Amino acid sequence: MSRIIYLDGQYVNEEDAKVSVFDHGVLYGDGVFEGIRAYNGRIFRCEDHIDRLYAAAKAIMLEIPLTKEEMTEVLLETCRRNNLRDGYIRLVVTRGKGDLGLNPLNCAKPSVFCIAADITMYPEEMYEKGMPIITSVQRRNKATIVDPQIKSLNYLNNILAKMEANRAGVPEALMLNHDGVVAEATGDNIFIIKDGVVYTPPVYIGILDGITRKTAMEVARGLGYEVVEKEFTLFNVYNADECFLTGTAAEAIPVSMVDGRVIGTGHAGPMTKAILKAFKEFANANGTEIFK
Ligand code: PXG
Repeated sequence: MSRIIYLDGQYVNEEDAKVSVFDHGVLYGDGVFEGIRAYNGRIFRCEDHIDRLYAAAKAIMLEIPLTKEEMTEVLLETCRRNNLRDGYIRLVVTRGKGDLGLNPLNCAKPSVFCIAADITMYPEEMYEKGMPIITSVQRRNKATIVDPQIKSLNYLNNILAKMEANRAGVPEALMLNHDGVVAEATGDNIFIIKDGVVYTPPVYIGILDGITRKTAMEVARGLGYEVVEKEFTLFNVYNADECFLTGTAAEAIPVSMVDGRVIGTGHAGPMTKAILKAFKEFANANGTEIFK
C-alpha cells in the first residue's frame, strides 16, 4: 500500500514524494526534523514536538513557512490520510533547493514534508529482558560545535556510534561528552537508578532534550520516586542497580549489560518496570486527537 506523504503544501503518493538533489537538506544535512508517536488515535506530546522543531529551526535561522497551528494540522491530516492510529511520524524541514554552494541565501524556500508510518527499533523480547549495549568511542557533538539540542538532519555523529554497536553485535551504543560524562545513546536518552533514586544527565552537558525523557521523569515523580538531573560517568552506569533508555522510537527499554558489565540483576529491575508501565498508561491516555 502506497502511503500518502505531505510535501510542500500537497498530499502526494509515496512514489511522487521527491525532493530536489539540490536541496541543502540532501547536500549538507541542512535542516531539522522530529520523530513523533501516535498512540491510540492521539499524537503524543504534539505541542512539545512542534515547539522543539521550531526551536531547532530558530537556532539554525531556518524560517519555517508554516505557523505552528498549520504545522500541527499537517501532522494530523497526514495521519488521517493514512488512517494512522498507532505509529511513528517523521516531520522534516530542509533549507530547500539551492545551488552547489553551501550558502543558504541561495535557497529560495524551505521544504516541509511529513511521513506517517511505523518503526520497530529493538527486538520485542528486549523490552522484557533488557538490552545489552556498548559505549562508543565517538563522543557526542560538543554544544559549541553543533548543539545536540538541535535535532538536525546531520546525524553522522550518532550513525558512526550506531555502526560501532552493529560491529559489537548489540542494538545500541552509549555516547560520552568531551569530558567523559555520560551523555545519551544514539537515538535515546539514558536513566540510571541507584539506591532508589532515578538519575539522568542534565541537558547542558550536551544531549537532546528528549520528550520521552521528560515524560519518564514526570511519571517517575508521579510514582513517588526521586528524580535527579545530574552528571555521572561510566563507573556509575556499571554500578547502577537499574538502567533504561527512552526515546520516541524506542519508547522506554531496560538495559541489561553495558560494555560487558551486568547491570543490577541483569533483568529489568522493579523501578524500571514500574516506570515503563506508567509510561505506557500515560502514552495511551494522553495526546492530541487525530480523528475528531
Ligand atoms: N537523543 C537523541 C540523540 C535522539 O535522536 C532521543 C534522544 C530521544 O528523544 P525523544 O524526544 O524522541 O524522546 C533521540 C530521538 C532512531 C531515531 O532510529 C531516533 C531519533 C530520531 C529518529 C530516529 O533511533 N531521535
